Amino acid sequence: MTSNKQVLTWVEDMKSLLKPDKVMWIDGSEEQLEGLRAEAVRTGEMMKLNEELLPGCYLHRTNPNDVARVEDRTFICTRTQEEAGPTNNWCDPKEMYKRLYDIARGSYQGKTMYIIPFSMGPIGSPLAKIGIEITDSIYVVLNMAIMTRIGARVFDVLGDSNDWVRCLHSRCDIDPEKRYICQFPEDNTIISVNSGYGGNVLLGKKCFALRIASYQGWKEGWMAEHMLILGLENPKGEVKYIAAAFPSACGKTNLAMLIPPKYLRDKGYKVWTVGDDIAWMRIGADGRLYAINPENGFFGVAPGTNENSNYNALQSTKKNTIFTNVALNLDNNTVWWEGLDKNPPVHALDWKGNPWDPSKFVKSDKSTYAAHPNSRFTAPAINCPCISSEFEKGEGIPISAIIFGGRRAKCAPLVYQSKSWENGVFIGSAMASETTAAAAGAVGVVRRDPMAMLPFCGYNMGDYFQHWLDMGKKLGKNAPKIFNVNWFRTDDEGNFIWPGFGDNMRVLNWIIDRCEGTADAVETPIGYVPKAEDIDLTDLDMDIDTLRSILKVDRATWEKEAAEIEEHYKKFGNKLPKELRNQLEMLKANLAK
Ligand code: OXD
Ligand code: MN
Repeated sequence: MTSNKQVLTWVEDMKSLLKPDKVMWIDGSEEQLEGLRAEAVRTGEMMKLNEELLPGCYLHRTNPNDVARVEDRTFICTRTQEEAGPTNNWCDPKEMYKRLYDIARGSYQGKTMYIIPFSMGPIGSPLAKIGIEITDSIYVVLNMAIMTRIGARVFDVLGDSNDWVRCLHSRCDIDPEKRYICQFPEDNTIISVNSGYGGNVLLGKKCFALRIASYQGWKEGWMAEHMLILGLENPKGEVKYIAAAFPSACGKTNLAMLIPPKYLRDKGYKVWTVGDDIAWMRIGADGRLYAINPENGFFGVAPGTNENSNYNALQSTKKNTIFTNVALNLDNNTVWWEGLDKNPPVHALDWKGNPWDPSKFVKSDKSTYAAHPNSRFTAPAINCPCISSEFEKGEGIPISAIIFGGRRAKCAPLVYQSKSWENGVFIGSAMASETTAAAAGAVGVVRRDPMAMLPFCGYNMGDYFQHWLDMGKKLGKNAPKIFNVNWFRTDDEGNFIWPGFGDNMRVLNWIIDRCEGTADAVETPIGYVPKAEDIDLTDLDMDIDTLRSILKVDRATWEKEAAEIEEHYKKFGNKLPKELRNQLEMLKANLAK
């Protein structure tokens, strides 16, 4: 399939190490993929679901010890620990290669080695990058076929180039004690052993498109970010694009696929999805920042996804989708998860494959759930009813606004605009979210997650902040405007005040108006906040005073926040850019005025 010498040498090296019985190059043809689906059904690796109700859909269950990303076993193996920085696990590359090769040696005996050439981004796009994943799992091949662009076409674009990422995955024994997800940014290499869970084994996603790509972006002058991308169309048919970063459990996929409230739909407003998780952004010939979604599908969290919370995501899962760790409805061979609807199946198997009794369900006890809380759907992007017509556009789409956000019960207002790019980088670097009752551990604990990249930045986060500042300098007046949103302010009883979901469009409209220079704002110590009357409340059961309450910037709360940011900054030592230290000093001074 290729005569690229580096590729062939690496494949031969991997063959000698792993000792597969057979080797299969994935050409991307439907015929080959169909053969693999049949093989996976034969071995029990996947189950075919109801062809009439869910055509082309399959169910897969992972080992119960292997259901999520494992941050404590994820390493950035740069030559020095300083390059990996204070927020990453680090190991010397030589030592880690040895450990991983010792674990993987001979692990493909009796198995087939699948070689998947893939492109992150439309094949041939100037913003795209190529990877090759070697795996012993058909589930991985079929998921990669949804999440990325795969097959022989990729080699045509690669030619003899050595600009590709080596991705090795071996399930080994799914032994959690020997599970490692390792990135070697200086070698364009990823190695993942002893896992079969998506986030750890679909190596194009977090490992390549964020950890390795963030490092590449730093070296090459572009950005790989944990951001959704959406297009907002106004009644004149003009579309403006927004990229937004939120920590997990803040509704990124929901925002990416938002349906505007009826009164705005009636006027002709629309939202188009470009991506729900990752954005790669480069400065274009006209000096503006252009973004692509490097992925080709959605690896979304199933629980909570329903007709109301995210109609478009649910529609995306109706065909050619792989479900992982959801419940199986035995009456009609379809799938179910908590929050899908109010009709739990009467005869079902839970995510582990055990009979499930809906009458034993207790909300506070996850062991009674039918679907694992982190169960997933892998759905092709083209299934999404609101997929952007620009989705395949290789040169990307121009970004007007960047949004940061988190879950803050009392602190951040509904929305505010940064005073400058530098101030926006400061806001992103201090980004935080509070833990909810849905997660284990104490409720309301603030976790700092700069730019939502804490688990995904492939190098020293101090350098990463500097890279953001440098990009702003290059962009100059063309820099997107930076905003912060918080959909999660609560009242004294702990109820959310803002309705969220589709109504977030009201806030996005203000953001776009600010970018266009057509909306006013009030200057506060933290940035520009909307005038309450500029957020449209039509058809909403909310009075303007309630809106004012969630736009309020409380000085005492923010003084405490500034002290916490100071503490957070300490871990970056002398890598913290002086501009960010100045920003913190300016915030403190503004609050003292
Ligand atoms: C994801 C994540 O799966 O951010 O997208 O954890
Ligand atoms: Mn993500």
